[in-house]
Amino acid sequence: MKERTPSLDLLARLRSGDRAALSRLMSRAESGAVEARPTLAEVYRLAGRAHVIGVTGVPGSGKSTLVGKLVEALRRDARVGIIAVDPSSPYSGGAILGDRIRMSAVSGDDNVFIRSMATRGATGGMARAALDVVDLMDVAKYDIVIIETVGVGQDEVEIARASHTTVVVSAPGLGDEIQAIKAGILEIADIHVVSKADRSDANRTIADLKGMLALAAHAGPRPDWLPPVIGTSSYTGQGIDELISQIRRHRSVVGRERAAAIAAFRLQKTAEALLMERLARNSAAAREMYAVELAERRRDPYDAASKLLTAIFGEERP
Ligand SMILES: Nc1nc2c(ncn2[C@@H]2O[C@H](COP(=O)(O)OP(=O)(O)O)[C@@H](O)[C@H]2O)c(=O)[nH]1
Ligand SMILES: [Mg+2]
Repeated sequence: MKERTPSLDLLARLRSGDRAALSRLMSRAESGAVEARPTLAEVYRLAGRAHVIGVTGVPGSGKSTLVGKLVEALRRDARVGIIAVDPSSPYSGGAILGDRIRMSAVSGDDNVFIRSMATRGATGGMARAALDVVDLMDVAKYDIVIIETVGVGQDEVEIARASHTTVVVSAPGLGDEIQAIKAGILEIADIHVVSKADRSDANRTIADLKGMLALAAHAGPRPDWLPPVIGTSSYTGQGIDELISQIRRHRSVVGRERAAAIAAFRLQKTAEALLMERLARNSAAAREMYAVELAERRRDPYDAASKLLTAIFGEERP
Protein backbone atom coordinates (compact mmCIF):
# COMPACT_ATOMS: atom_id res chain seq x y z
CA MET A 1 0.00 0.00 0.00
CA LYS A 2 1.24 3.47 -0.89
CA GLU A 3 1.57 5.96 1.92
CA ARG A 4 1.17 9.49 0.64
CA THR A 5 1.21 11.26 3.98
CA PRO A 6 2.82 8.68 6.23
CA SER A 7 2.72 10.68 9.48
CA LEU A 8 -0.89 11.71 9.11
CA ASP A 9 -1.86 8.21 8.18
CA LEU A 10 0.01 6.85 11.17
CA LEU A 11 -1.64 9.41 13.39
CA ALA A 12 -5.10 8.40 12.20
CA ARG A 13 -4.24 4.78 12.86
CA LEU A 14 -2.86 5.68 16.28
CA ARG A 15 -6.10 7.43 17.18
CA SER A 16 -8.04 4.33 16.30
CA GLY A 17 -5.86 2.34 18.71
CA ASP A 18 -3.77 0.53 16.08
CA ARG A 19 -0.96 -1.27 17.92
CA ALA A 20 1.45 -1.36 14.98
CA ALA A 21 1.11 2.40 14.47
CA LEU A 22 1.67 2.90 18.20
CA SER A 23 4.88 0.83 18.13
CA ARG A 24 6.24 2.68 15.15
CA LEU A 25 5.55 6.09 16.58
CA MET A 26 7.08 5.04 19.89
CA SER A 27 10.32 4.08 18.16
CA ARG A 28 10.41 7.46 16.45
CA ALA A 29 9.72 9.25 19.70
CA GLU A 30 12.45 7.34 21.49
CA SER A 31 14.99 8.14 18.79
CA GLY A 32 14.49 11.82 19.51
CA ALA A 33 14.64 12.50 15.76
CA VAL A 34 13.85 16.08 14.80
CA GLU A 35 11.60 14.79 11.98
CA ALA A 36 9.33 13.20 14.58
CA ARG A 37 8.54 16.54 16.22
CA PRO A 38 5.62 17.72 14.06
CA THR A 39 3.81 14.43 14.65
CA LEU A 40 4.58 14.49 18.37
CA ALA A 41 3.36 18.07 18.55
CA GLU A 42 0.03 16.97 17.10
CA VAL A 43 -0.02 14.02 19.49
CA TYR A 44 0.59 16.31 22.45
CA ARG A 45 -2.43 18.43 21.56
CA LEU A 46 -4.61 15.35 21.35
CA ALA A 47 -3.35 13.80 24.60
CA GLY A 48 -4.18 14.65 28.21
CA ARG A 49 -6.81 12.11 29.17
CA ALA A 50 -4.76 9.27 30.59
CA HIS A 51 -3.91 8.90 34.25
CA VAL A 52 -0.16 8.39 34.56
CA ILE A 53 1.00 6.28 37.48
CA GLY A 54 4.70 6.07 38.30
CA VAL A 55 5.82 2.96 40.17
CA THR A 56 9.32 3.18 41.52
CA GLY A 57 11.55 1.46 44.07
CA VAL A 58 14.85 -0.35 44.28
CA PRO A 59 15.49 -3.49 42.17
CA GLY A 60 13.92 -6.57 43.71
CA SER A 61 11.33 -4.63 45.70
CA GLY A 62 8.55 -6.33 43.79
CA LYS A 63 7.50 -3.56 41.39
CA SER A 64 7.04 -5.65 38.28
CA THR A 65 5.05 -8.34 40.03
CA LEU A 66 2.88 -5.65 41.61
CA VAL A 67 2.35 -3.88 38.29
CA GLY A 68 1.24 -7.21 36.84
CA LYS A 69 -1.36 -7.51 39.61
CA LEU A 70 -2.50 -3.91 39.17
CA VAL A 71 -2.94 -4.40 35.46
CA GLU A 72 -4.96 -7.56 35.99
CA ALA A 73 -7.38 -5.60 38.16
CA LEU A 74 -7.43 -2.33 36.19
CA ARG A 75 -7.93 -3.89 32.77
CA ARG A 76 -11.43 -5.00 33.74
CA ASP A 77 -12.71 -1.50 33.04
CA ALA A 78 -9.81 0.34 31.38
CA ARG A 79 -7.19 0.06 28.70
CA VAL A 80 -3.79 0.02 30.36
CA GLY A 81 -0.42 0.96 28.90
CA ILE A 82 2.78 -0.01 30.68
CA ILE A 83 6.20 1.52 30.18
CA ALA A 84 9.09 -0.35 31.77
CA VAL A 85 12.19 1.76 32.00
CA ASP A 86 14.87 -0.85 32.34
CA PRO A 87 18.21 0.06 33.74
CA SER A 88 21.03 -0.02 31.23
CA SER A 89 22.65 -2.76 33.19
CA PRO A 90 21.34 -6.14 32.09
CA TYR A 91 21.42 -7.35 35.68
CA SER A 92 18.99 -5.61 37.98
CA GLY A 93 18.36 -8.11 40.75
CA GLY A 94 14.78 -8.56 39.62
CA ALA A 95 13.25 -9.70 36.37
CA ILE A 96 12.36 -6.92 34.00
CA LEU A 97 8.72 -6.05 33.83
CA GLY A 98 8.21 -7.20 30.27
CA ASP A 99 9.26 -10.72 31.18
CA ARG A 100 7.00 -10.91 34.20
CA ILE A 101 3.96 -9.55 32.43
CA ARG A 102 4.48 -11.70 29.39
CA MET A 103 4.34 -14.72 31.67
CA SER A 104 1.21 -13.52 33.38
CA ALA A 105 -2.48 -13.56 32.60
CA VAL A 106 -2.52 -10.25 30.75
CA SER A 107 -0.24 -11.21 27.90
CA GLY A 108 -1.99 -11.17 24.55
CA ASP A 109 -4.71 -8.90 25.95
CA ASP A 110 -5.71 -6.23 23.44
CA ASN A 111 -6.46 -3.76 26.23
CA VAL A 112 -2.90 -3.99 27.56
CA PHE A 113 0.18 -2.61 25.84
CA ILE A 114 3.68 -3.10 27.21
CA ARG A 115 6.69 -1.10 26.11
CA SER A 116 10.21 -1.52 27.46
CA MET A 117 12.59 1.39 27.17
CA ALA A 118 16.31 1.12 27.71
CA THR A 119 17.80 3.98 29.68
CA ARG A 120 20.77 4.24 27.38
CA GLY A 121 18.68 4.24 24.22
CA ALA A 122 16.85 7.53 24.39
CA THR A 123 18.34 10.66 22.87
CA GLY A 124 17.55 13.90 24.66
CA GLY A 125 16.84 12.34 28.02
CA MET A 126 14.83 9.46 29.33
CA ALA A 127 12.11 11.61 30.84
CA ARG A 128 11.51 13.35 27.51
CA ALA A 129 11.25 10.05 25.66
CA ALA A 130 9.05 8.41 28.29
CA LEU A 131 6.64 11.35 28.33
CA ASP A 132 6.33 11.31 24.55
CA VAL A 133 5.56 7.60 24.77
CA VAL A 134 2.93 8.34 27.45
CA ASP A 135 1.24 10.81 25.08
CA LEU A 136 1.24 8.24 22.30
CA MET A 137 -0.44 5.66 24.54
CA ASP A 138 -2.89 8.31 25.67
CA VAL A 139 -3.90 9.13 22.10
CA ALA A 140 -4.13 5.39 21.32
CA LYS A 141 -6.94 5.31 23.90
CA TYR A 142 -5.12 3.85 26.87
CA ASP A 143 -6.87 5.25 29.94
CA ILE A 144 -4.15 4.45 32.41
CA VAL A 145 -0.41 4.46 31.79
CA ILE A 146 1.87 2.86 34.36
CA ILE A 147 5.59 3.68 34.24
CA GLU A 148 7.86 1.33 36.17
CA THR A 149 11.28 2.74 36.93
CA VAL A 150 14.09 1.58 39.16
CA GLY A 151 14.23 4.26 41.79
CA VAL A 152 17.79 5.30 41.36
CA GLY A 153 19.24 8.14 39.38
CA GLN A 154 18.04 11.43 38.02
CA ASP A 155 16.04 10.03 35.11
CA GLU A 156 13.89 7.93 37.38
CA VAL A 157 13.21 10.76 39.79
CA GLU A 158 12.24 12.99 36.88
CA ILE A 159 9.87 10.42 35.45
CA ALA A 160 8.30 9.98 38.87
CA ARG A 161 7.84 13.74 39.11
CA ALA A 162 6.14 13.71 35.74
CA SER A 163 3.54 11.13 36.84
CA HIS A 164 0.14 12.13 38.17
CA THR A 165 0.46 9.63 40.99
CA THR A 166 3.78 8.27 42.22
CA VAL A 167 3.85 4.96 44.05
CA VAL A 168 7.08 4.11 45.86
CA VAL A 169 7.53 0.42 46.60
CA SER A 170 9.62 -0.73 49.56
CA ALA A 171 10.21 -4.38 50.36
CA PRO A 172 10.35 -5.60 53.96
CA GLY A 173 13.78 -5.22 55.51
CA LEU A 174 15.74 -2.16 56.40
CA GLY A 175 18.28 -2.48 53.60
CA ASP A 176 15.83 -1.41 50.99
CA GLU A 177 14.57 1.46 53.13
CA ILE A 178 18.00 2.90 53.48
CA GLN A 179 18.55 2.64 49.76
CA ALA A 180 15.26 4.37 49.07
CA ILE A 181 16.18 7.23 51.37
CA LYS A 182 19.58 7.53 49.78
CA ALA A 183 18.06 7.70 46.35
CA GLY A 184 15.75 10.44 47.58
CA ILE A 185 12.66 8.67 46.36
CA LEU A 186 10.74 8.44 49.61
CA GLU A 187 9.88 12.11 49.48
CA ILE A 188 8.41 11.92 46.00
CA ALA A 189 5.88 9.27 47.02
CA ASP A 190 2.19 10.07 46.83
CA ILE A 191 1.51 6.54 48.00
CA HIS A 192 3.83 4.16 49.82
CA VAL A 193 3.59 0.47 49.22
CA VAL A 194 5.28 -2.08 51.42
CA SER A 195 5.39 -5.10 49.17
CA LYS A 196 5.58 -8.79 50.10
CA ALA A 197 3.15 -8.23 52.98
CA ASP A 198 2.79 -12.01 53.13
CA ARG A 199 6.19 -11.99 54.83
CA SER A 200 6.35 -11.75 58.60
CA ASP A 201 8.76 -8.81 58.63
CA ALA A 202 6.44 -6.59 56.57
CA ASN A 203 4.61 -5.10 59.56
CA ARG A 204 7.86 -3.86 60.97
CA THR A 205 8.66 -2.05 57.71
CA ILE A 206 5.17 -0.54 57.56
CA ALA A 207 5.61 0.78 61.11
CA ASP A 208 9.10 2.13 60.33
CA LEU A 209 7.85 3.90 57.25
CA LYS A 210 4.90 5.43 59.08
CA GLY A 211 7.26 6.65 61.78
CA MET A 212 9.53 8.23 59.23
CA LEU A 213 6.61 9.92 57.49
CA ALA A 214 5.32 11.33 60.77
CA LEU A 215 8.72 12.97 61.27
CA ALA A 216 8.78 14.26 57.69
CA ALA A 217 5.31 15.77 58.09
CA HIS A 218 6.81 18.24 60.57
CA ALA A 219 9.35 19.36 58.00
CA GLY A 220 6.90 20.06 55.21
CA PRO A 221 3.28 19.07 55.58
CA ARG A 222 1.04 18.75 52.55
CA PRO A 223 -2.34 19.32 54.13
CA ASP A 224 -4.33 18.21 51.09
CA TRP A 225 -2.66 14.83 50.82
CA LEU A 226 -0.87 12.71 53.40
CA PRO A 227 0.80 9.76 51.65
CA PRO A 228 -0.82 6.53 52.86
CA VAL A 229 1.25 3.42 53.59
CA ILE A 230 -0.29 0.26 52.15
CA GLY A 231 0.93 -3.29 52.65
CA THR A 232 0.43 -5.38 49.51
CA SER A 233 1.14 -8.93 48.52
CA SER A 234 1.24 -9.90 44.89
CA TYR A 235 1.01 -13.51 46.01
CA THR A 236 -2.16 -13.31 48.13
CA GLY A 237 -3.66 -10.21 46.54
CA GLN A 238 -3.73 -8.41 49.89
CA GLY A 239 -3.89 -4.62 49.59
CA ILE A 240 -4.24 -4.45 45.80
CA ASP A 241 -7.82 -3.11 45.87
CA GLU A 242 -6.86 -0.64 48.58
CA LEU A 243 -3.94 0.55 46.45
CA ILE A 244 -6.20 1.06 43.44
CA SER A 245 -8.74 3.03 45.44
CA GLN A 246 -5.97 5.22 46.91
CA ILE A 247 -4.59 5.83 43.41
CA ARG A 248 -8.07 6.94 42.29
CA ARG A 249 -8.53 9.09 45.38
CA HIS A 250 -5.16 10.72 44.78
CA ARG A 251 -6.15 11.61 41.26
CA SER A 252 -9.36 13.26 42.36
CA VAL A 253 -7.68 15.23 45.19
CA VAL A 254 -4.44 16.31 43.54
CA GLY A 255 -4.99 15.66 39.83
CA ARG A 256 -5.54 19.15 38.48
CA GLU A 257 -2.75 20.73 40.48
CA ARG A 258 -0.38 17.93 39.50
CA ALA A 259 -1.18 18.29 35.80
CA ALA A 260 -0.16 21.97 36.02
CA ALA A 261 3.09 21.07 37.79
CA ILE A 262 3.87 18.45 35.16
CA ALA A 263 3.30 20.97 32.36
CA ALA A 264 5.70 23.41 34.04
CA PHE A 265 8.26 20.64 34.51
CA ARG A 266 7.94 19.58 30.90
CA LEU A 267 8.36 23.13 29.65
CA GLN A 268 11.53 23.45 31.70
CA LYS A 269 12.96 20.13 30.48
CA THR A 270 12.19 20.87 26.86
CA ALA A 271 13.66 24.36 27.09
CA GLU A 272 16.81 22.85 28.60
CA ALA A 273 17.03 20.32 25.78
CA LEU A 274 16.60 22.99 23.10
CA LEU A 275 19.18 25.13 24.82
CA MET A 276 21.68 22.29 24.82
CA GLU A 277 20.96 21.60 21.16
CA ARG A 278 21.57 25.21 20.21
CA LEU A 279 24.70 25.30 22.28
CA ALA A 280 26.03 22.19 20.57
CA ARG A 281 25.09 23.44 17.10
CA ASN A 282 26.29 27.00 17.23
CA SER A 283 29.15 27.33 19.58
CA ALA A 284 32.08 25.37 18.15
CA ALA A 285 34.21 28.36 17.15
CA ALA A 286 33.36 30.47 20.17
CA ARG A 287 33.88 27.54 22.50
CA GLU A 288 37.31 26.91 21.11
CA MET A 289 38.27 30.55 21.56
CA TYR A 290 37.00 30.86 25.14
CA ALA A 291 38.47 27.49 26.09
CA VAL A 292 41.89 28.74 25.06
CA GLU A 293 41.44 31.94 27.07
CA LEU A 294 40.26 29.87 30.00
CA ALA A 295 43.19 27.49 29.78
CA GLU A 296 45.59 30.42 29.75
CA ARG A 297 43.76 31.85 32.77
CA ARG A 298 42.96 35.05 30.93
CA ARG A 299 39.32 34.50 31.87
CA ASP A 300 37.54 32.74 34.71
CA PRO A 301 34.95 30.01 33.93
CA TYR A 302 31.89 32.16 34.74
CA ASP A 303 33.09 35.06 32.64
CA ALA A 304 33.98 32.77 29.73
CA ALA A 305 30.68 30.89 29.92
CA SER A 306 28.57 34.05 29.98
CA LYS A 307 30.54 35.48 27.05
CA LEU A 308 29.91 32.21 25.21
CA LEU A 309 26.17 32.39 25.88
CA THR A 310 26.07 36.02 24.77
CA ALA A 311 27.85 35.07 21.56
CA ILE A 312 25.09 32.56 20.80
CA PHE A 313 21.94 34.06 22.29
CA GLY A 314 22.76 37.77 22.45
CA GLU A 315 22.72 40.10 25.44
CA GLU A 316 20.45 39.17 28.30
CA ARG A 317 17.52 41.57 28.44
CA PRO A 318 16.87 43.08 31.84
N1 LIG B 1 6.95 -13.03 49.20
C1 LIG B 1 6.72 -12.26 48.14
N2 LIG B 1 7.65 -12.14 47.16
C2 LIG B 1 7.39 -11.34 46.11
C3 LIG B 1 6.17 -10.63 46.01
N3 LIG B 1 6.21 -9.90 44.88
C4 LIG B 1 7.38 -10.16 44.27
N4 LIG B 1 8.11 -11.04 45.01
C5 LIG B 1 9.42 -11.58 44.67
O1 LIG B 1 10.39 -10.56 44.73
C6 LIG B 1 11.35 -10.70 43.68
C7 LIG B 1 11.47 -9.41 42.87
O2 LIG B 1 10.22 -9.14 42.23
P1 LIG B 1 10.14 -8.17 41.00
O3 LIG B 1 8.68 -7.92 40.76
O4 LIG B 1 10.92 -8.65 39.84
O5 LIG B 1 10.84 -6.85 41.58
P2 LIG B 1 11.33 -5.52 40.82
O6 LIG B 1 12.78 -5.68 40.55
O7 LIG B 1 11.08 -4.43 41.82
O8 LIG B 1 10.51 -5.35 39.59
C8 LIG B 1 10.91 -11.89 42.86
O9 LIG B 1 11.65 -13.01 43.26
C9 LIG B 1 9.45 -12.05 43.22
O10 LIG B 1 9.00 -13.37 43.10
C10 LIG B 1 5.18 -10.79 47.06
O11 LIG B 1 4.10 -10.21 47.08
N5 LIG B 1 5.53 -11.60 48.10
MG1 LIG C 1 11.07 -4.89 37.61
